[in-house]
Amino acid sequence: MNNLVKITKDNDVVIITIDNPPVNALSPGVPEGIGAAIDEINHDPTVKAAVVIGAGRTFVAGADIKEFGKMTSGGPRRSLLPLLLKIEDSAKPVVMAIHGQAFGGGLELAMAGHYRVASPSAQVGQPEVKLGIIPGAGGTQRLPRLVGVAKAVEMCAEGKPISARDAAALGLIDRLIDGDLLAGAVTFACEIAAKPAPKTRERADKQGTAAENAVIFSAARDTARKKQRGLIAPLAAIDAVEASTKLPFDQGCEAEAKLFTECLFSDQSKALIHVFFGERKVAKIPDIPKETPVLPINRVAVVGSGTMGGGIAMVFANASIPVLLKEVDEAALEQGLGKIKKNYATSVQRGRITQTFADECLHIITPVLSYDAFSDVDMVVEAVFEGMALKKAVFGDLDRVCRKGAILASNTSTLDIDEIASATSRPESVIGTHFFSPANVMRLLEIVRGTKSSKEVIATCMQLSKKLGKIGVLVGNCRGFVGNRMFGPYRREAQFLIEEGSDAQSVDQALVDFGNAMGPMATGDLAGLDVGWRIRKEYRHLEKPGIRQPFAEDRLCEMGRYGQKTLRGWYLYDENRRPTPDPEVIALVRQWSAEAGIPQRQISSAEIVDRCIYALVNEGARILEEGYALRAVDIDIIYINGYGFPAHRGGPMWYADTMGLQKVYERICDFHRQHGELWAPAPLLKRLAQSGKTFADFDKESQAAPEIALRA
Ligand code: T1G
Repeated sequence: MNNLVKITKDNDVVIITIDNPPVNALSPGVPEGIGAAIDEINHDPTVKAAVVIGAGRTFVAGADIKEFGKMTSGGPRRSLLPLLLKIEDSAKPVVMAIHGQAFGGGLELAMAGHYRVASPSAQVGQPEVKLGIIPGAGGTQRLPRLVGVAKAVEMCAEGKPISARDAAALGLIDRLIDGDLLAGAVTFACEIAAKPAPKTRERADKQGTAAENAVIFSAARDTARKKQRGLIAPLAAIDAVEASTKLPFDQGCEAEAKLFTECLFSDQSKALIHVFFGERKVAKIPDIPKETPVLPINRVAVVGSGTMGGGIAMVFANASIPVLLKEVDEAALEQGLGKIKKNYATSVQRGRITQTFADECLHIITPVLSYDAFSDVDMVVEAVFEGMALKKAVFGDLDRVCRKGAILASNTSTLDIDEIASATSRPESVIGTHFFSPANVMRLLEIVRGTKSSKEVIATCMQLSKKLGKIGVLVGNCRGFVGNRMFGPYRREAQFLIEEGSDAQSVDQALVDFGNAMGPMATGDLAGLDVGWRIRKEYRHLEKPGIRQPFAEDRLCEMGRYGQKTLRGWYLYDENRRPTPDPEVIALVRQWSAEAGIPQRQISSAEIVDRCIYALVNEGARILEEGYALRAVDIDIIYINGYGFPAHRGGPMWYADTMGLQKVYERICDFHRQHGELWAPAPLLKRLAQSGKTFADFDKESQAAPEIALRA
C-alpha cells in the first residue's frame, strides 16, 4: 500500500481506504495501492471479505483528468483494466462502499467489485462525454450487464449521473445504507462472505435481444445527433455500448479502448478538458487570497421585478436564500410575481422541479413596495431600467436604508460601476453582478470589480456565485465589461455581412453550423433589437467620425421592428415565436445598401465565421492586454456560459489557439486592409502570433493580469 491507499481490519473484513484528496481521483499510485491491497487480502487466509471506501467527502470521482494531457502529449497510456480484472477475479469478495460521487473510473472501479452499497445521497455516473471522451475502463461493457442496455447507453452517451436510489432500483447498487456507511458495508460484507462472488463481466441476464438493442441504439444515435449536435464522444459511447452486446467481454473492452483513444486525442476532448479546469480556474483571483474573509449572505433584496429582477429573485430563492422583491407600484409587482409563478409552473410541468420545491421558493420571495425591510438584508441586487440617472437614484436610496456592510450590487449590463458607486457613501460595498437572461437559467455571472470594491465583497460574491449555481467570473469595469464588450464587434460584423450581400438566415446558419447555440441576428431578435439601439444612441457621441458603422438594424428599430417582442425584427415570428425569413427586410437591406453605395457580393459561410469569431478574438485580446479580464480562459468561460459558444471548441480564445494565432492574425490583417480601422489587429494578438505563442501560453506564463485593471 502507500499513503494514498490504506488497509485496516475489522475482524475478518479488510477495509481498503482510498485517500487522495480532494476527490479521490485515480491518480498515479492510487490504482497501484488498490492492487497491492487486493493481493494482500488474497494471501491472508484470515480475511473473509473486503470493503473499498473513499476517505473524505466522496468515493472516487474518476481518473485523474490532469493525466490526460500527459497521455496526449506522448506520455504512457495508463489503463485501469488489469486492476479491475484483478478485483473481479479476487478469491475474496469485494464490496464497494459509495458516498459522494462514483463517477467515471470511480463507477468502473465500483462495477468491478462483486457488490456495491451506497449512502442514499450518493450519485453514480459516467460523465466522460462531458470531457469529450468515453468510459475507458470497461464502463461501457459492465454497465449494460448491471442496468440493462437502454439505461447504460443513456448514462454513457448523455453523461448524466443518477442517484443511488435510482441505481439501487436498477440493480447497480445492492443495498442503500442509512447512517454509518462503513459499518453498514462491513455488515453487508459479513453477510455475503461465504456466498459465491458474482463477476459483473459474466452477467448476461440484461443483455437484451439483437432486435430490441437495434431499436435502442438507433434511437440513441438520433437523440445524440439532435441534443449533442456535432459532438464525437456521445456517438462513440453508443458504439462502445453496442459492442458489449455483440462481442465477448475482452473484445468489447478492446473496442471501447480504441474508441476511447480516438476521442481522447480529438480537439473536442482537449477543448472540453480546458473548459472543465477553466470553470474552476476562474474562481482563483490572484490578488484575493483564498482565506479572504467572506460576508454572510442570509437575506437579500432585489430592486425591480422585470424580466431580469424576477429571474434574479428566483436564483436566490432556488438557493434557499429569502429575498425581498421591490417594485414601485402594485401593478408592476403583480406582473413581476406573475411571471415568476409562471416560470416555476412551467418548470414543474416539464418535470425539472417538484411542486414542493416551487412552493418553497415562492414562499421565500416577499413582494414589497417600500424599503422598510431593507435594513435587515445582507445584499441588494438592483435590476431597474438600464439608465444611469435612475440607477444612481436607487443606489442613493439603498445607501440610506441598508445596514452598514450590506453589499449593494447592480445588475447593469454595460454601465460604469464606479459612477453608480459614486451615488453612495460606501463604494467599497458596491459591485456589479451581471446576470444573463434568463437569469434563472444561464450559468454565467460576470462580477464587475469597481475601483473601490473591497476584497471581502469580491470574495463574497465569488463564493456566492457557486452557491447560486452560477459560474462567477471577475471582470473589469470597462464599457460592456467583457462579454458585451466583445459581443459588440461580433454583432457589428454580422450586420456588415448582411449589408454587403448576405442575409440574416445565412449569417445565423453559418454560426449555428459552427456550433453556436443561436446566430447573432436571432439572438438580437430574442433580446430585443431596441436594447442595443438604445445603447448605440446613448454612446453615438463616442463613435469616431469617418469610421463605418452598421445601419440596417437601427433602420429596423426606427420601423418599430424590435424582434420577437414585436413579432418582427430580422425575422417574422408567428404566435409561437417561430421565425421565418422576411422578404421585406431582405429587399429593404438591399435597397439601403445600394443607396449607401456598398458593393454587393456572394459571401461564404467561412468568411461569415471568420469575420464574426475573429472579431470576438481581436476584442478579447484587447481586453486581456488592458487587464479587464484576468486570463484568456476567463473569456472562454464567459462565452461558453453566457453566449452559447460551443464548449467543444473551448471558447473563442482557445479556438484561436487551435486555429493557430499566426493564421488568425494574418486573417485579421486581411480584414484590416479590406474593412479599415475597426479591424486593426490587437497588439497582444500580434505579439503572441509573431512569437509563436498562444493565449494559453499567455495564461501559463503568468502574463495574466496580477489583478483586474481598474477604470483609469
Ligand atoms: N481529476 C482531477 N481533478 C479533479 C477531478 C478529476 N476527475 N474531479 C475534480 N477534480 C478537482 C477539481 O479540478 C478541483 O480542483 C477539485 O478537484 C474540486 O473539484 C477512466 C477516463 C466530483 C462532482 O468527469 O464532476 O474517469 O480547483 O470544484 O464542486 O473511464 O469535481 O480545487 O484545484 O469540481 O465538489 C471522469 C469530474 C473522469 C468527474 C465534485 N470523472 N469532477 O464537484 O468540486 S474521466 C469526472 C466532478 C474517467 C475513466 C474515465 C466534480 C465533482 P481545484 P470541484 P465539487
